[in-house]
Amino acid sequence: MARTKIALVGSGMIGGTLAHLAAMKEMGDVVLFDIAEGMPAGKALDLSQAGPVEGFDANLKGTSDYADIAGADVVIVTAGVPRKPGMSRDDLLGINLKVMKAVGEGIKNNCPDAFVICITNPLDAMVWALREFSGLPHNKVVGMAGVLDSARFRHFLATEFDVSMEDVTAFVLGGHGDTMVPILEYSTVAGIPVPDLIKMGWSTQEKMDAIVKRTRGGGGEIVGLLGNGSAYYAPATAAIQMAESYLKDKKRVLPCAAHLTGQYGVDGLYVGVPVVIGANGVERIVEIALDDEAQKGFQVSVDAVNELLDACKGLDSSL
Ligand code: TXD
Repeated sequence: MARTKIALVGSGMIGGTLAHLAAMKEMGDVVLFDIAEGMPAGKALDLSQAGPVEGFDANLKGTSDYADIAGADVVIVTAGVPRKPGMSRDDLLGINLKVMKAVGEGIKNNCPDAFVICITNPLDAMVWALREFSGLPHNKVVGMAGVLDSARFRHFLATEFDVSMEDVTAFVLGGHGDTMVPILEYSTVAGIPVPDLIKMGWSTQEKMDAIVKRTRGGGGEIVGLLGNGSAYYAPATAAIQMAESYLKDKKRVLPCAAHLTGQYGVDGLYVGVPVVIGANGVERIVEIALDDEAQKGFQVSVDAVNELLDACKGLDSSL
């Protein structure tokens, strides 16, 4: 039986971290692809030499040739240009749309049966474009943002409540970052919803509002601190969780940018919603009833995604 093959298209900060995590977890063999000559091979060699120390067996290969991703079971796409301080996610649109075209064709020609996780920003538009360019079924192409946004939210909540991160769950909907819609009623500590925790005196609504605001700006906070590039440890960890749910048919319920066909009143767009990921990719969309405020917040996300898609269609006539 051949080992699982994981292709990482884009071998920069997130791509390299993904390779490290995939190898450490012995998820399979790893192909690091990048247009930068030499760099993916350098990272693959460096990581391979961590193998004897850490005790993992995984073949790691660096390449700039799409033929090397042939037969990949999972493809994680980070190819593109990251955000610089002061630059909005949407500024990245033009450059990264062209990258998605090349990547989509590479996937279509070499591993059309793969489960594809897109990370490149602006996420909700890029995952849609990547699906269009690759022609893969919608359930096999998904975007990573919600797991990261909810992890940021969970981190802040766990710190505020002074409890283990493990016991905090968070429910988020909508677009990545700025337009994220956290649902406090469905965010819990060991099953106790946040509004109840406020009533119990564990925190205040004001503190929760501040945490929501900090979570929405979580990516920008890290961009500002790093000074060069954007977050990569947590984004890579989030995408690995999604890949594992697919490869192990775990059927985890995770917030992802998924293709909606009428759920939440949205048709034909990728927007962040909770989904079940198993061996068939996105197996189910979890649709809950939203109150007026959440519905309004969700609509802001949908409008933002629609605006980006219109811009994409203006930039590439094949879309
Ligand atoms: O939650 C989320 N979805 C995100 C998204 C969280 C954090 C960062 N997010 C976005 O991920 C970020 O805005 C970027 O669009 C991607 C990748 O971030 P990373 O920090 O890994 O960027 P790097 O280090 O610049 O790596 C990108 C690599 C780089 O090595 C380029 O040479 C390569 O992409 N690149 C390409 N590879 C293959 N093919 C093409 N065409 C190509 N163009 C650039």
